[in-house]
Formats: sequence, structure tokens, C-alpha cells
Amino acid sequence: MLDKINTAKKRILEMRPEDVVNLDAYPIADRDDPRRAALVARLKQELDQNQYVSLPDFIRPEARLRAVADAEGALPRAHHNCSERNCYLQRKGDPSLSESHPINMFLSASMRMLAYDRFNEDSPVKTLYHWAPVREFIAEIVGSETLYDNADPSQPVNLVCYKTGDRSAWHFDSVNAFTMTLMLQASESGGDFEMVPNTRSDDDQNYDYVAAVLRGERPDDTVSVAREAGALCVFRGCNSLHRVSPVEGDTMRIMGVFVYETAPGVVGDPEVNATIYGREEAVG
Ligand SMILES: O=C(O)CCC(=O)C(=O)O
Ligand SMILES: [Fe+2]
Repeated sequence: MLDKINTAKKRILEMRPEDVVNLDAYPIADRDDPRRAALVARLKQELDQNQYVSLPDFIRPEARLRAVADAEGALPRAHHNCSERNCYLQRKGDPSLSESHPINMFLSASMRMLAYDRFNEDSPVKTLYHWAPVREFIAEIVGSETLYDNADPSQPVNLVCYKTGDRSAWHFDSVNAFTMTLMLQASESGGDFEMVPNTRSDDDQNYDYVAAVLRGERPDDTVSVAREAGALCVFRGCNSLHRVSPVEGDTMRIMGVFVYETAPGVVGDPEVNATIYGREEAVG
């Protein structure tokens, strides 16, 4: 009975995908539209060249405001993820290496993580994520044959909230070949998404250069990606160090983070999930 009511409620409250995605600026639903083909070609080329691509005004204003309200309403259920990590996302160094080796350089990060199952079922960010035209559009940009939704209870879409002083430290993303984020609310200042494109490559760890970036010695190689509220960003974070600079001011930076997979049925490791999202019993 309750399930039926919830399903009916979701149907009434959920926005249509067409009202979430700004189809006027991004005509992604019609595969035969020549504007779609031109858009894909441009974004694909930009991603290859810069390692990131930004799509301003991807979400419509009303949908964005609803997603902001979803994050604010669920915030008491967020896990305050506060950690010391190296840029390889490890909490332990290697004592056989020197103290100045990047594996032994620890940086602190602080953010509030809302797992998929901790915020509204009918949130516009979930509607956007599960809509096939978005998934197919992104697959074409990143050059993947097919993408699938992640099947984990926590991982598919997260709302990551940064209050004043929160930040993420320089890191390489580990698992996925690309990452997709949507700026829902920008902070007054700080909270910049910074990236050093191609810091390493698949066959060269480039440790000396990585260490120099971590020590703050390569400001000229750092790109600050403009992120207005509503902008979608697709980036390759595996070989390009990136971070979010400390947030300043009272406006919370709220970021939607989306995980697509190249195979169906992918779920996360429960232990890893517990460190990122907190344990079920510890929150809520
Ligand atoms: O919040 C951001 O802009 C970047 C987040 C990030 O580094 C990631 O999701 O891998
Ligand atoms: Fe990242």
C-alpha cells in the first residue's frame, strides 16, 4: 500500500526530463537533429584537447532550484567526509620512499556527501541521470560504445555539499575514465574547480612534476574551470590532477556527481562506500 502511494507521489512530483534538461540549448533528444551532431563533434574535440568540457545552462533554472532544495533538505543525513589522503586517494604512504615523494604527501579534504539513497527519489538530478538521451549523448562525447547506469544503492548520483572552509585536495580519480558533475549552486567565492591537464600519462607517473604541483609550484599550468550554476562538466580526471579550492562565504557549493559505467550491474565495494558515505547506522 505504502509502495503504491510512494509510486503515485513520485509520478505526480517528478519533473519531466524535458523540463529538467535545457533542450533549447542542447537538442539532445532528437538523434536526427543536425545541431546535435555538431554539438557532439565540438564537445568531443574539446574534451580530447583540454581533458574537460563545460556545458553552461545544461539544467533549467526551476529544476536546478528543486535540486538545491533537495540537497538542503537532506543535509542532516549527509556524511561529513573529512580525510587526509595522498593524491592517489590512499590514506597510507610508503615508508620505503622519501618523505617528499607524492605517495607520502598528505592533503586534507572536507565535504558533505549525500549518497543516492539519502535524498528525494523524484529529484531532478535523478531524472536527468536516468534519461536515456543524456546517457547516450555523454557516451558519444566520451567515445564509449554504450554507457549504463551504476547499480549501487549509494553511488549513481551524489549531491556533494561544501560549506565554508570545505575543499577537496589535489587528486587523480581512480576508477572511471571520465567524471560528470553538475554545478547546482556556486559558492560566493572560492570553490574553484582547478585542473592540471595531463599531469601524468598511462605509462609515466611523472612523480617529480606531480610533487611540484602538490607543493604549489605550478600555478601557470593550473586551469580554473569556469563553473556557473547550471553548468555540466565532463572531465578526464584519471591522469589530470584536480581539486576544489576552499569555499568561502555563507552560500554552500552544491555539486551533483554522476557515475556511468561501461558494463551493466556495477556496484561498489561496501567497505569503500562506508568510508565515503558513512555507515547506515551512523547517520540519519
Ligand atoms: O566538485 C568538483 O568540481 C569536482 C569533484 C571531483 O573531483 C570528482 O567528482 O572527482
Ligand atoms: Fe575527482
